[in-house]
Amino acid sequence: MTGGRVRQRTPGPLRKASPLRVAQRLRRARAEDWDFGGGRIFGSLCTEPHPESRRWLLPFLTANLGNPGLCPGTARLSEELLEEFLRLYHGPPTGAGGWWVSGATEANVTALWVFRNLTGGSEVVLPVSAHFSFAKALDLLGLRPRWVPVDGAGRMETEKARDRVSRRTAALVALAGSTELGAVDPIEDLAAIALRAGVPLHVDAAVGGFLLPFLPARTRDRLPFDFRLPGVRSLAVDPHKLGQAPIPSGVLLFRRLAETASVEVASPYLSDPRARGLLGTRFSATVAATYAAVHALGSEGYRREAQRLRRLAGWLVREGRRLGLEPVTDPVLNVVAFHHENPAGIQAWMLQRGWDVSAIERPPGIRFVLMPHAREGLLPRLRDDLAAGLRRFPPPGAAAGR
Ligand code: 0PR
Repeated sequence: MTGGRVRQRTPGPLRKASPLRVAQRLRRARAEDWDFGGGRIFGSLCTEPHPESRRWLLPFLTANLGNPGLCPGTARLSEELLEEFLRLYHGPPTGAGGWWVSGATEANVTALWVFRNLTGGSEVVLPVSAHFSFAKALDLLGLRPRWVPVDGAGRMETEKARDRVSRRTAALVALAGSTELGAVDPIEDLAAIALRAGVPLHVDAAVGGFLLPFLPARTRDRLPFDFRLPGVRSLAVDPHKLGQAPIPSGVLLFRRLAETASVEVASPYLSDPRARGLLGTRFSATVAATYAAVHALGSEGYRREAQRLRRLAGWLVREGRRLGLEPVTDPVLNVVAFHHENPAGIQAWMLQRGWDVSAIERPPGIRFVLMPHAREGLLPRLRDDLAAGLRRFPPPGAAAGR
């Protein structure tokens, strides 16, 4: 995409410019970008990378796990960290494994690719709340969706999922944190259905993967989502979201790595005779950067941050209520959504005041994602600008009283 403007284009060579001119241009471009550090982005699931992770990007700049023989050190580091993730997500003692991907889009496409080949199925049973990466996967892989409705809290309806699973099913998909609401599907029940039907369950934990394991035990035990459940065959997690790693950092894990043999190809001119997955050459400096972020924080650091984000989410729910907004659900994760009939109006209003918030469609509403860059001190200003916006675009049911 090169923008909407129609411009006369004449063929020509690539211009050379002085380092000074280049630097000026790059600084100007970057100054136009939003900065997570400003604490005004509430519409993204990405965040400022942990400071310890940033400095490892340049030293690992040329690392390429598409050709691991040339970076055996990075390859070993990658295996070491994948092993730690398998421990965190209750991978079985033998046979489990996975690989790095660019993010949950690639993870979701790859998981469905693996399970289509493994089962020969032609349909995928997935909730209507699934991220649009699944629409891409279905189209690319020639698979048909069997959409499952969600309840008022945005969670997949178990009975309806059961009805749609059949001999044609290549995979059942569940979300450990939906994009719009942060809703966690009833994965324990879905895993049991999958197991009984002999269908693989793929869990997209892009949103919840770095939150759910770090919630207080009472909440955590109520929301199992990982390989602890025998029906779960694959798991997508995104260190580049709440893992506080730089982009692109995603991980795809399988209960039985041997099941992924069909997405391996012969790669005779590379250092490794077999290559697995979708990408060839891949940016792998983020493996090192993820290693740095994960070990700077450890479970204890992620736990503290999870607690803080949930506290901020709770504050926002209470303040929203006081402004006449109705939360769509009581959030379990870091996503707060309020019903609103004109989310685009509020979104534009907030944007004019320098805030990035999202409009959601299902149901229509405004959404705030509390991420590590959220600054507690700025939240009252967010609330005040929201209050002014709501006077202009009143929430449902509030207009009569005003
Ligand atoms: N699965 C879920 C549940 C997701 O939320 C996302 C991304 C993905 C998969 C895909 O991950 P990658 O983009 O890393 O491949 N979620 C949002 C997205 O569509 C993040 C988001 C959402 C950003 C709303 C901005 C926004 O306004 O990029």
